[in-house]
Amino acid sequence: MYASIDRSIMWWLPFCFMALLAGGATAGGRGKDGGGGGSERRDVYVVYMGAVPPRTSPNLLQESHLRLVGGVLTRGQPAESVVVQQYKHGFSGFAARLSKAEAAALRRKPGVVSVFADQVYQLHTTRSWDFLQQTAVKIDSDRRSSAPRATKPAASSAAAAASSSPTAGDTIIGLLDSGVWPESPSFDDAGFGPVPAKWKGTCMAGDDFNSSNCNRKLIGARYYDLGEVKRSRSAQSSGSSPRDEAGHGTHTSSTAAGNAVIGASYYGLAPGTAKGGSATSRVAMYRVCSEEGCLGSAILAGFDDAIGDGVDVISVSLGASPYFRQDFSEDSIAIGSFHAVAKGVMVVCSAGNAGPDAATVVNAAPWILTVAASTIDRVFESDVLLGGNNSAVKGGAINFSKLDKSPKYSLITGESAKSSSVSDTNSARQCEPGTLDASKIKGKIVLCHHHAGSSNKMEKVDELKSAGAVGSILVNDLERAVATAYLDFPVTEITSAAAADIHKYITSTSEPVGTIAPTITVTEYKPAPVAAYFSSRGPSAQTANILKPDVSAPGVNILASWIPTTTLPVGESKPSQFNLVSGTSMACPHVAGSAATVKAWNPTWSPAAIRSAIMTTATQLNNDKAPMTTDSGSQATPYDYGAGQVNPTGALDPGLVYELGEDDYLKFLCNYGYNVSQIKLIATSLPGDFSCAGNASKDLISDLNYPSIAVAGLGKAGSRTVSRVVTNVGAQEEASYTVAVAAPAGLDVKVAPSELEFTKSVKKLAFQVTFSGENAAAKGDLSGSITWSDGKHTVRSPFVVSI
Ligand SMILES: *[C@@H]1O[C@H](CO)[C@@H](O)[C@H](O)[C@H]1NC(C)=O
Ligand SMILES: *[C@@H]1O[C@H](CO)[C@@H](O)[C@H](O)[C@H]1NC(C)=O
Ligand SMILES: *[C@@H]1O[C@H](CO)[C@@H](O)[C@H](O)[C@H]1NC(C)=O
Ligand SMILES: *[C@@H]1O[C@H](CO)[C@@H](O)[C@H](O)[C@H]1NC(C)=O
Ligand SMILES: CC(=O)N[C@H]1CO[C@H](CO)[C@@H](O)[C@@H]1O
Repeated sequence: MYASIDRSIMWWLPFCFMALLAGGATAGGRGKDGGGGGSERRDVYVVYMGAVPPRTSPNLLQESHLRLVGGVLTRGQPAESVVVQQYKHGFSGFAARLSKAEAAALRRKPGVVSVFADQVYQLHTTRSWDFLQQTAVKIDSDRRSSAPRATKPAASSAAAAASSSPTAGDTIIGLLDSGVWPESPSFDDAGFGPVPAKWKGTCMAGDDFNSSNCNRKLIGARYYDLGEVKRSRSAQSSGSSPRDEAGHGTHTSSTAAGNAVIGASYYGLAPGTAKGGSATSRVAMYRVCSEEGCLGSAILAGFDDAIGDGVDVISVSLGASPYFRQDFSEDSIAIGSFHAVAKGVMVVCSAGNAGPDAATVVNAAPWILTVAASTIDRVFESDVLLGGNNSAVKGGAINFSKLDKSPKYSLITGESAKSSSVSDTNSARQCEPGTLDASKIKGKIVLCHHHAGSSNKMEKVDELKSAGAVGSILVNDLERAVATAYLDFPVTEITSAAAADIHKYITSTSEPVGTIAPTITVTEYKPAPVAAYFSSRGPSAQTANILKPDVSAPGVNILASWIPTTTLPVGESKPSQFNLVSGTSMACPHVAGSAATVKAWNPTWSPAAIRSAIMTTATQLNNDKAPMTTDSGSQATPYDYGAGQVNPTGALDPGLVYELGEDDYLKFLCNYGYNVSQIKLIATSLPGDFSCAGNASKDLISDLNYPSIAVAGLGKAGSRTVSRVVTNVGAQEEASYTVAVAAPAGLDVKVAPSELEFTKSVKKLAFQVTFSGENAAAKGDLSGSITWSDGKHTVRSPFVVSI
């Protein structure tokens, strides 16, 4: 019934880490159990006990947890030695290293709602973990001391910006991530007023981190026991500190709320001002991840503390594998975020990087704002110049090596360089490691066809480099938009169409030559935004009656703060303070920043109202004034980008919002098919008389007052009616809205009434939308939108109806 930790890992872990983690998990008894377990296998289990009982102090709760564990430990070891996390603010429970028998015993104890095996979650940077690896970190004490710790590039005056909204500087964004590099100029506190009075958090001291690393910008930092996942490839990684050893958390937190830093760039590329979505907000870091992954027990603790500490928005750029198909009741992110939202704390999560396959979106609970990734109008161009007529072939990538600008290097294709001991030409064409003859590629630029599913491109490039090649051209249609940094070897990535030109040239001459031109930053690139290939897609595997993802935001080649790394480009002596990274991880904090700004302007708004404002004001056109597309050129659908690309300014004044509260989410769980005992696995405190309506059904999920509409099937009647209620939050109490429908061919969409009149006393109005299949020919997932407008505000809801 309960997945063991190694099974959950198998589903998603990049293979390079799998061996390491499987090893860690089998030796599950290592770590903090003090050796009391002998040879008995012990894994971390989350023991979840629901809401904090009324009038119970955290200390009392903690003692009762320890007594509970103590009662089941078979070998008489102290309870403190097996408990790794305690949950006592947002909800009650703990995580502990237990044997199977002890876990089973706890499951039967009164007050214990559920006991489940700890899960490993992954950070949502690009799934070609190549990038992370290339910029990977081996922090050693040497480099730390030489790292540019206290250098302070010009941070703009946050105080000036904060004055734009009365409460802007009081908004706190908490991030569950890999830690933070506090010396980054993004977290300089010049111009910030005192820490908001509502803040109850702390700045935990740990390895190379103490309370003086927090300030009026980075107001809090905590870290959690990461058990097996913290055992890093680099043995120095301790995990016992809020200090970021992966770069990810520094990047996401500076994207959410970093100061504007003038003169930022990645070694001269993408020069400009790096600035967080809400530069006036304060940052609190909850370190629940190391480079290798994140632990569910730590994630729950992060949520619990963030709720208790008083953050306004929680940003979570990580998730489980989409292939694990985890249910809400055993998902730390779903459970933790439920409690946060019930307490009025907004939760924004990344959708995952498992696209473009359908039904890969994760973090899809309806109380979460789920964020997909799209491109920005900036690309990194690194062209190939061919000999002969000196024609150029467009390529993209980031290289920092030094090739001559004139095309003088011999060009050879992978298949022509095939080793005689290899029979498979196709593998050689793809430059698979071990298939090429080193003597044929020495001193040359090698053209390789690369596609998803073949080996890691960094492995290929490394092998070419060690065989003495001078550069490589990778044919890579899908991943080309995501600029990969090849720090010490010239590489560029081109399309198949461009490759055809090079092949033509190579076959037209006896001595083909070329070179790879320096990388240049191209801005105002069109079209943008485009839905990123890697961004996880809808429909949600849990229920197609909620449309997910919710919105998209920039997540490709995002420049933000980073930790100092050891891998430096040729000729550079100092690590860049910024890095270009891609993933829905990068999209999520953009929206968290936007949500914090909406909250600053509207301090009383619920998480649902803020989400509604962000979704109904999103945009669907690109900078060519055409509908947004995907990487493959087809028109983007709500499964790619939800309601569209976030529009931070529009979200401040949405006109109408779709409200939702805890009751609605409980009703959702009833309709989802949970009974009361299952709902207790997730919810805070249920009213004593709580029960699910007898007519609860999956179809009724479509009636959840969500800012988008999804209908998983029209049923026998060929028609479905769903209800919604909108609340007027505009400055005008007297407002008159009319509806416009954009319906796809084959679907009839009627909205009744088609006009809504709000007055001083009428703030909420209901309407119904009826979808009818027009003809038998219409099939598949049909999408469109309904938009309410009063001439000033446009309140748009996308819909998807499956026929
Ligand atoms: C924190 O660490 C720094 C540098 O290691 C040290 O100078 C400072 O005194 C420490 N502060 C506290 C409060 O321990
Ligand atoms: C230059 O050479 C390339 C490759 O052989 C060819 O595709 C292109 O048409 C040539 N351009 C001109 C102007 O001759
Ligand atoms: C609730 O559902 C679960 C799983 O289907 C089942 O094991 C349990 O007995 C049910 N509880 C009640 C009270 O119906
Ligand atoms: C379902 O039942 C509840 C009461 O238990 C009722 O209020 C509601 O209207 C019903 N919904 C439908 C769609 O029949
Ligand atoms: C950032 C950048 O452009 N780096 C280098 C890429 O490679 C060329 C030569 O091939 C160099 O001139 C660039 O400096």
